[in-house]
Amino acid sequence: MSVGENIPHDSAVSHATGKSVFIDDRPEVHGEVFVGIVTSSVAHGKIKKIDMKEALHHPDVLGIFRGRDFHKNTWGTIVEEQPLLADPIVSYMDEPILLIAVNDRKSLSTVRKLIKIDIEEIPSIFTIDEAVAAQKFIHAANPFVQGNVEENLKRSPHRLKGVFECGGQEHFYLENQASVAYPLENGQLEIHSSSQHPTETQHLVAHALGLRYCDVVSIVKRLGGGFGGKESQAAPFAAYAALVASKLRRPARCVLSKDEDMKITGKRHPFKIHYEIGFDDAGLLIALRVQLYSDGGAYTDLSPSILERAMFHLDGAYYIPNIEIKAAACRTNNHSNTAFRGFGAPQGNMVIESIMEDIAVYLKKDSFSVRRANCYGIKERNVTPYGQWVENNQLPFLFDELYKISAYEKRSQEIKDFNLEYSGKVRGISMTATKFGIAFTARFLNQANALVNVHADGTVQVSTGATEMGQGVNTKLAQIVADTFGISTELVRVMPTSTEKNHNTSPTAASSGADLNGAAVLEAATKIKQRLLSLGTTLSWTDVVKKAYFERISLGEYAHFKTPGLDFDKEIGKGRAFNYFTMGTAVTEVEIDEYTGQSKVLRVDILMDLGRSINPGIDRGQVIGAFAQAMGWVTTEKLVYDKARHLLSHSPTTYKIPSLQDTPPILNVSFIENHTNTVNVHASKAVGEPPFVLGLSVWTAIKRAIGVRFAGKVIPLQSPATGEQILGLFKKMSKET
Ligand code: MTE
Ligand code: QUE
Ligand code: MOS
Repeated sequence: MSVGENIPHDSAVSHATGKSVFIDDRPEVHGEVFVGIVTSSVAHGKIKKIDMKEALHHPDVLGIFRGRDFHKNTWGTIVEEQPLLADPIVSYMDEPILLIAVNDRKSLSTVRKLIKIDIEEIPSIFTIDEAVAAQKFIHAANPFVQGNVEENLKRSPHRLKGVFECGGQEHFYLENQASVAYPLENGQLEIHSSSQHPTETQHLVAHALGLRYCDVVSIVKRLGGGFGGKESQAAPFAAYAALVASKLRRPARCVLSKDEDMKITGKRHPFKIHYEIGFDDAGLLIALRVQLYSDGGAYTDLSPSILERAMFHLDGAYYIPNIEIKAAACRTNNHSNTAFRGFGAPQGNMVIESIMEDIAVYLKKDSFSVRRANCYGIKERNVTPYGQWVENNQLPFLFDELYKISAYEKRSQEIKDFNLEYSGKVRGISMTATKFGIAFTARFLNQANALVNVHADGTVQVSTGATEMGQGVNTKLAQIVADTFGISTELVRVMPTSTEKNHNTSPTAASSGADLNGAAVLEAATKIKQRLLSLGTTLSWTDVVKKAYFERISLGEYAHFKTPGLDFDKEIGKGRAFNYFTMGTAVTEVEIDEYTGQSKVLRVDILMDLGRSINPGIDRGQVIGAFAQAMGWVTTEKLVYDKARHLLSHSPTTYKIPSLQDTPPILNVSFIENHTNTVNVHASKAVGEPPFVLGLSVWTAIKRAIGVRFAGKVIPLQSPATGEQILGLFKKMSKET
């Protein structure tokens, strides 16, 4: 047993009692120094002169370092082009330029004032439109094409053309970017960091300092949240600590404040989307032409893969017989945007869900019927724009079942009645869906390795490349091992992630941490179990372990897993990109105050197919957390910059994430029973990112509610749907009608 049970999160008690150790909780060791960062005061320019004489005389300063102090000053997960420290060109506001090593972090603000950096400004590009006009692209993707778009658009009885933008999003993890580096003998280094990708940290530190991979050990105990923001972008901060540690031969700690973190690091990609859709009288899609532009910021980072995932998820839950998706990532003078829960899928999915709402309004139909009619079929109408079949399709069932259990029909009528009686408030309801592709689209990343050690007392230590960021992967791994051995999870410890035990690992990302590492752990544990079974089945666990030890039978195992059957071909844009799909539907009801533009979520109902969940309690937490995070993205989380491109919304007082008061008073989460996902460990399904996409129902419900007062008119809503935007739309559209 134990797989399928609601075992509490392995850090539940230590989190609640404040005993969990995060990077900056590590005790300061003898001789340790703190590393501060000095950043750019312009968005684009050339460094002419740096005057640090006075700062170097400050009694607390042990050294100041520049890009040229690295063995190699460039990094990048996909393209090695980003300077660790800008030298001599700065490409975005608040880009790191210098590192200051001090005895006490309190002296940093004084020391910073003593440094003068003279930068000659270069004209900047800040918006997607400016980048497109200047043809500044990080990456242009090979298009996805199916059928004949031109011809079928022409013959469509109805056509809608549109442009809309969705904004970025700050990760707002509670633990900011943080690393500590300890110098060891013979130039070796031990790095502890808050990173989703310990292997990349190891590799980058080695490259940056001219070390070999075997001379760097990178360790991650846990993260105080990552959400994609510590997938690629944790590594440079580890390199900063490592540089200082190796130059001064002292332990060095680099920990950002919230303000610094928000200004320096990348965010979710803003997108601008141009589309033209053709459909018939029933609202059935005939043809869609789309051009996606993302704002990649100053450097490549993960932008090409994120753009690709947006393309993969543009179809959402719907069959589109004729489609052409073109996409490009723009290069701008903004912070380099990066992975964020959903990895482009929410932005892509928003296109089709927005279109669904518009078609319904245009045809004066309820949007559920339009969505249901277009939903991928079981036996036909089930091929995606990239040629993969939608296997094991639960979508029609998820739509119909949620329609029933959320009392959609009855509530729609009540909402209609409510809206007829003028109260200064309007309500809207909308159901959206997700069909989230599980697998890294970069095929080589779909691998993992695991080490399982059974100790002589029968307790077990498990090590994998998975990092625990709150999502509960450690708990799931412990359950898989305990289940294999038929023991309690209390006998199993999941150890800190370390590159010395698990090497060449993939980031804990793409929602596949538990899938990939779980499969590897299962294989390793099963090998040990088979050896123990040969000693007889009547012994207790502790006795059989003891016996094995005295019989000199190995009680440790290592296993490697790779996902079979992935064959997507980037060149032609066709193939099996994903191992399977995690699916779900959500209905959201909102109320908008027409006088203030403020929106309130009144009720949410979510229905998901998570296969045979390894831990339904943890999965439930993931679903609610992801939904709430998405709700923030589409409503209040607006990134605001001034003309020079200073981020003005750089703290919790100016950047509004959902709080307890924003929690929907009614929030129902249920899972369907589905034991058929045999392609994944214990027939489970990945959960981390898919429910984020369901938060789009908040946005489409708002779109619907605004439309109540402007019957038949398509509402040009952008994201986030802030109160300000909603009020502006009411005013603008009232004038037009
Ligand atoms: N849940 C918590 N509590 N904290 C996080 O940082 N990250 C999300 C998701 N859930 C995150 C989270 C993201 S972006 C991903 S890709 C997955 O967890 C990664 O973990 P998994 O693959 O083990 O699900
Ligand atoms: C989903 C993801 C990632 C992805 C593709 C996905 C991801 C990631 C990469 C990636 C791509 C190319 C590289 C690399 C990483 O691709 O997180 O090192 O060279 O890092 O579909 O989440
Ligand atoms: Mo998650 S955005 O794949 O780290």
